[in-house]
Amino acid sequence: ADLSTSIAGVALPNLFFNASGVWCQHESELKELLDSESGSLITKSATFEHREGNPSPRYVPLPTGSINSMGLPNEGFEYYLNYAKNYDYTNKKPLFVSLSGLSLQDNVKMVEQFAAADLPCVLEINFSCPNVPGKPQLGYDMEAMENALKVLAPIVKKPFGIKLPPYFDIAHFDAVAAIVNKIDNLAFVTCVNSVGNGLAIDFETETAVIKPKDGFGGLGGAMILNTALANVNAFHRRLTGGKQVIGVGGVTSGKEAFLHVLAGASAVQIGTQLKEEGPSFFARVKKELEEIMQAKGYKSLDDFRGKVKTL
Ligand code: FMN
Repeated sequence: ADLSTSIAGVALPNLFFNASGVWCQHESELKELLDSESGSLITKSATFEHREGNPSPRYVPLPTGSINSMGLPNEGFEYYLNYAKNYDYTNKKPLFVSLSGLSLQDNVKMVEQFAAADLPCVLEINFSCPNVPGKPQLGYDMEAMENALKVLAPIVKKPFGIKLPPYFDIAHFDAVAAIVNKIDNLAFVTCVNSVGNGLAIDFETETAVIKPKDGFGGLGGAMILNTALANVNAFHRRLTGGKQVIGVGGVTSGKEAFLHVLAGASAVQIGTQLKEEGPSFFARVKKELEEIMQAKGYKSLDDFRGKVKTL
């Protein structure tokens, strides 16, 4: 079976890569992704300055996924800009770079420097991140989101993508898709970021399992699969002009990856399961998806992408 795909006009030998934030903060981790069977790789969401992030424990695996409140620990955007400058683009794996400015001004400054460097990497700007204190994250503030896109898109110039939080209301799918469809060089949306502000409590000790934010944190892994599939499919149905969806959320095996593509995903990222299993996960998930495609008689992703049936 052929697992190849392309995102924003860039070819990937297979559809799988890491979700930003997992296995990608340091060069040593990115090297392990390069050495794995992933089809691509994306760097940790960068802020303008280096950040230590929140106090630990800040990530805890749960029986059906994970909870985290990392607080965006990262090396600062120059580290990732340098990584992108030194990246070997003759490598078969294209490079994605995630940016997560804490303000529009920070995003503008970072995007300007990437544009000036004129690199073949693809930007995924994280719209599911803190914006103005006291206001919802960018992805939940339609006006701020549209304004940010109108400012950033002409600076990026090239095709780029945004990482979106999950939505839970049809009116929100409609509103966000309408904004995305207005921006010509916005080539893809990545759905979904963590399901925000869950709370995991240990039954025995009666204590929250992570330390930051009184235990509140983003949920990932198996428990968010159906929310992720709904978001992938909602945007797949609404986006126009060849805009694509990258699916992320709840992939633990080839089966969930298959469902993401059926819902409309053009590529699939993995967070929690990669963190738990390590980069050898990519060989497993590839093999499992190939076996599923073979059993169902599908030769390429195009054969079933977006073809979920409804009753
Ligand atoms: N998403 C981002 O866009 N930027 C990040 O820096 C980021 N950091 C994360 C760190 C951890 C430890 C985890 C578990 C997730 C992080 N995420 C981040 C969200 C993931 O990229 C992904 O959207 C989410 O975990 C859902 O995928 P999953 O179900 O495969 O875990």
